[in-house]
Amino acid sequence: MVSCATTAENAPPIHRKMLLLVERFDQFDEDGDGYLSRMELEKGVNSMGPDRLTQEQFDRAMLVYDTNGDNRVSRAEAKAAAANGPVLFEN
Ligand SMILES: [Ca+2]
Ligand SMILES: [Ca+2]
Repeated sequence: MVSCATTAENAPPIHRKMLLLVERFDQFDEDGDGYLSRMELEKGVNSMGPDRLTQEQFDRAMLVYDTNGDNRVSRAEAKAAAANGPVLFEN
């Protein structure tokens, strides 16, 4: 049987980056307010590698990760998204 579980290995690139982002949450939370703003998110994700994400992908990431819609990603939201993200990113 093929498992329907999605691992980090076959997750979309943006989700792999988001997993790393959760691990380094404090590093990317530059102003230390405990939230990643869209700007901090963009900076963090784009600092991880040469393949930068489009604004459209960030729009989508914010929709997925910012579950309470306050335009910033809390640690809890980031962790929840790390667990559920690959499913949410499927079309
Ligand atoms: Ca912050
Ligand atoms: Ca939020």
